[in-house]
Amino acid sequence: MTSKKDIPAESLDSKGASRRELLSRSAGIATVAGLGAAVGGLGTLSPQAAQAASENSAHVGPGDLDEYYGFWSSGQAGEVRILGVPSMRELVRIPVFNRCSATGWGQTNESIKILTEGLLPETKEYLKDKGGVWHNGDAHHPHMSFTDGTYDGRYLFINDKANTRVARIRMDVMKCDKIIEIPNASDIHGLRPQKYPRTGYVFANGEHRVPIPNDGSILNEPEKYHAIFSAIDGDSMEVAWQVMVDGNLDNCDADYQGLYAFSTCYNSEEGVTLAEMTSAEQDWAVVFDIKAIEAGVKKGDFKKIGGVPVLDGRKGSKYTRYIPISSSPHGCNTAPDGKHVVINGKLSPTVSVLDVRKLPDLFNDKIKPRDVVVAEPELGLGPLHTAFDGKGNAFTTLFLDSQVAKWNIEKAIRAYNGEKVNPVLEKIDVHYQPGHNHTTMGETKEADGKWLLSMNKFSKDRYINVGPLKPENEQLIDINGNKMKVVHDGPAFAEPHDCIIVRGDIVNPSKVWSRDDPMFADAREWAKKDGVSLESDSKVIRDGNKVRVYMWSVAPAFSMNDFTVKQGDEVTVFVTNLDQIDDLTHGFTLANHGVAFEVAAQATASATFKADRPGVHWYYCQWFCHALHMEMRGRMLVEPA
Ligand code: K7E
Ligand code: CUA
Repeated sequence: MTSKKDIPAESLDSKGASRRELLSRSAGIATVAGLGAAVGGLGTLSPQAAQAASENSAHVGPGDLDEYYGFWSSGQAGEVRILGVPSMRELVRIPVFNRCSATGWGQTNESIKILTEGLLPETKEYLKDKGGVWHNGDAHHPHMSFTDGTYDGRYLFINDKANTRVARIRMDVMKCDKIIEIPNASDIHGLRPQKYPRTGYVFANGEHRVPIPNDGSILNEPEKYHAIFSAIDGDSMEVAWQVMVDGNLDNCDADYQGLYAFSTCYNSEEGVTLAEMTSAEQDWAVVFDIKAIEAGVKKGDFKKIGGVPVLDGRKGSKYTRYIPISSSPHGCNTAPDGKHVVINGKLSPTVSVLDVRKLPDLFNDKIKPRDVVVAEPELGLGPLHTAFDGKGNAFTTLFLDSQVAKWNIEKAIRAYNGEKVNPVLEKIDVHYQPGHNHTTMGETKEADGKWLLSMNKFSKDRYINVGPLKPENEQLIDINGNKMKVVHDGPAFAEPHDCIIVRGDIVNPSKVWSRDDPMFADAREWAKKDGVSLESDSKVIRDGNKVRVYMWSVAPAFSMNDFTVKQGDEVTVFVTNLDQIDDLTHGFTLANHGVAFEVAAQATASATFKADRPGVHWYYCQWFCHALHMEMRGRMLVEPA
């Protein structure tokens, strides 16, 4: 190894290298510089530790790229995060249901449109004097669109439990482009896309039971509340149909044949207190017959409520079947073999394996609901979610035991049929209390069995103490070999319930925006009306007391050094970033006005605000873009009224 550290950093800068090459080179310098210490340190490691260090296959060196994209939910933080797997490096955050200071999500006109256009009329009314947008969300289940049983890289869908919404994220630009509020349902929890032939439908569970309509005419009469299962058209982002069910709805999944969807119910008692909700020994999984429901919609066998066809899928309906499952099942996971669905027991130490090939007979009443269950292995305490390796094995999180159990589906079936086999192959400790777990490509027919991620609700003592609010802990487990092995701890802020891990070649985001992107179609409309070119004009257009300011930017300058408005004007600033270089984002922050947004290369973004503070106000670029980034600024002069 020659002495890279002897090369002055500045000389690397001028070779026409891409940013990626530059970064990996400078990272290389850091590595080399740090190597002396690391080598010195290695000598002091025990033989076992040195051996372990060499086995750490999760190590992705500085500047090296990950093999997988991980899409993480963030629970009550309301966003989506992209991580590289197996390095577990957080790469970027996609604001969805939250307000984002860095990108201006929730403030730009472009994002406000997306955050508001899909709200129900009554919610729009409620938010009218509250700024018009929700600022929180509770995002649990991120799932990619499918074609023919595997991810297709078009969209990611995610639920908002807090405000009953479903959002769609474009995988070409990694921005949310649609958010809809689901009528009739309350608090969307489980969410899964149709796997076959394509997405198609996005299935979404309304978890909490409420009166329908929920207008105050029914209050403390829980027996009149209902839970609603929704099928959303993933292309149009409109609700295609809904099914009213008995009990509540927790998690869901779909089959690999495009015929059925499944949901777990933990509150068959239809109670409203903890004691009531957990009193029964048995709850159930509901199976939805997609073709029968579609035929029912065609025939008009529904009530139109809230503008949506609602079918009656309560017990006795031809659209559903209820399969009894021991108390309070939670996760619902279809295996990549296309045949089995695992219902996770939660309060029961078992998981129940359904065989989808038996469902036609169930719907024809040739067999009983419990006949669909083909295995029920006892795994340990608190089974919540199951992942698969595509080789016939399943990995189930045990919340109470703080373990992951690896078990074999075929062996579980044989054991259920009376054979003396133990389906549990191995258990591994995780730290602590795991919720979801995920394998690489594990929710598709292309499950590859390389990595398992355990998403643990508590980190406790795993990290230096950061005060009463501690991170959660995510652990990467090597499942390639015969033995599971935890290879990485990754702290995570609130609260990545769930993730998917997608092979890198499936996701192909753009490097810069396209100038005709629909995200800024409205800005183009305004510019056209005002006779302005977003790409070449710097203009202030006055329209009564509404003022539209058009400027563009090329590092390190805005095209406008200043603009003048009158106190009380409603000002809209449009900024178009004309830089074409990969990774050259600008921003527009207007000081002391609470205005700040990101403008990535070749994008246009805009924000509207009231100029009600006379005086001089600087606007500046807040995304570090150039050596003269500090100088990238201008003045808004506000004339007193
Ligand atoms: Cu188990 Cu909301 Cu997926 Cu959390 S749910 S763990
Ligand atoms: Cu442009 Cu910083």
